[in-house]
Amino acid sequence: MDWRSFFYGCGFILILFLYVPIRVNKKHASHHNFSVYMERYNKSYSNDTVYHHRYKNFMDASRAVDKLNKMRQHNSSAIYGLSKFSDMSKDEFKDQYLQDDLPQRISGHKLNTFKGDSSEEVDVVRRRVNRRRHKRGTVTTAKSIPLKVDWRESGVVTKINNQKSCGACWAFSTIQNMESMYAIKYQKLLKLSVQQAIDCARYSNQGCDGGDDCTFLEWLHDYKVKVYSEEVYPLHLKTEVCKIANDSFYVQVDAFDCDSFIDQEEYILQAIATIGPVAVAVNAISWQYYLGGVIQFNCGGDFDLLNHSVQLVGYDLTAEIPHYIARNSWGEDFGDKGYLYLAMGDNLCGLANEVSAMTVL
Ligand SMILES: *[C@@H]1O[C@H](CO)[C@@H](O)[C@H](O)[C@H]1NC(C)=O
Ligand SMILES: *[C@@H]1O[C@H](CO)[C@@H](O)[C@H](O)[C@H]1NC(C)=O
Ligand SMILES: *[C@@H]1O[C@H](CO)[C@@H](O)[C@H](O)[C@H]1NC(C)=O
Ligand SMILES: *[C@@H]1O[C@H](CO)[C@@H](O)[C@H](O)[C@H]1NC(C)=O
Ligand SMILES: *[C@@H]1O[C@H](CO)[C@@H](O)[C@H](O)[C@H]1NC(C)=O
Ligand SMILES: CC(=O)N[C@H]1CO[C@H](CO)[C@@H](O)[C@@H]1O
Repeated sequence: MDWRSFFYGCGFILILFLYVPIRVNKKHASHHNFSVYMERYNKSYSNDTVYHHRYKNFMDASRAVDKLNKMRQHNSSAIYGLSKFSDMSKDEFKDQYLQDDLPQRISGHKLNTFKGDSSEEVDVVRRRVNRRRHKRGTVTTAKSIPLKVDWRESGVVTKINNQKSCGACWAFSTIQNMESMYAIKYQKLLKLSVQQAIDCARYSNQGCDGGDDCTFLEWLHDYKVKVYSEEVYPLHLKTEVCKIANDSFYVQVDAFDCDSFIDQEEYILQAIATIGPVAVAVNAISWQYYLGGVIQFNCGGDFDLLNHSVQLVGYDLTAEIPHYIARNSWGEDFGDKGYLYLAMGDNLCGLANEVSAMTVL
């Protein structure tokens, strides 16, 4: 044995001795981190099998988070970290919180539909829609609209909802819009019934098993559906039998507009500024670990990736990273008190694929 192989041999054994304790310590540290996580998010697991399964997901999440955070460019860029969803696998998250057949549901109807009767209110929406159609690509609307809109400041946005594992994002985002449009028109902010939508909406909508903003609006419009208050028709987060409420208070859709605004996001801004909040279909897969900041990357915009729906309640063109203010329905403990921020101009997370706005009677 020459000195060289002796050296390498010893070195190897030495490394082995060092490596094992490092691994054990690391393992210990990560179990420690997991127990801190469990405490913080009030998690408990019924047995060792479940614990180890959750622990593995947690470790996968920690790695995914590190990768996502490497893309940060500004201090206002999105930051990812451990969230209440970090002990779930990606597939589990998708199954419980996202809706994987949304693209098929959307393909079932035509985008760029406009429906309304001929009240004054409708004419306003129609004129806006027509103006967009005719001057496609030639208008820079940003000059004529405010640099910053936040409908929350006008008191027309209700408290953050939590859909839990009921896949009715389509009902939440659209009913939230209806609440906002009613509040803008009548200066009265009320919670409207999402459960009614879950139980009753037809066309491609199937309660907690999924649906689509635009076919829901179409159904509301076609059948002149009376949407009741949440008080009268409370939220149960499971699909139940459609009930007829006996109440003199209800809200009806007047007109609505469903558009694809890819490469034309100025029209989304215009709709938010001049009509009110809008609902958008999105790909929310990377939101599992979102904690705050503006999402700019890792959120593909392809139509086929759409699996969730949220409400855009404002935008900010003055920010370091110009962005939309998106209101999610995953509870106040998601993201920034239930909200998240999506960069403008790139069809980020697919937000420009299906944009819907409405007015109410
Ligand atoms: C445990 O958490 C600390 C701080 O939160 C972090 O620096 C460390 O890398 C984590 N350890 C492991 C093994 O995940
Ligand atoms: C923690 O979880 C337990 C059992 O699920 C529940 O009873 C308790 O209210 C929770 N506490 C908090 C602070 O969320
Ligand atoms: C552990 O708990 C899970 C869920 O409660 C159960 O499905 C599984 O059978 C349990 N496994 C053992 C080994 O007890
Ligand atoms: C981000 O950086 C700017 C200046 O570079 C600073 O004014 C601001 O306070 C920072 N924001 C945060 C959240 O750290
Ligand atoms: C609906 O409510 C009104 C007033 O509360 C009552 O007079 C009426 O009988 C009710 N109708 C039905 C079908 O329950
Ligand atoms: C990014 C991602 O995983 N999106 C999923 C959303 O749902 C579609 C439709 O099933 C899936 O194909 C995507 O993988």
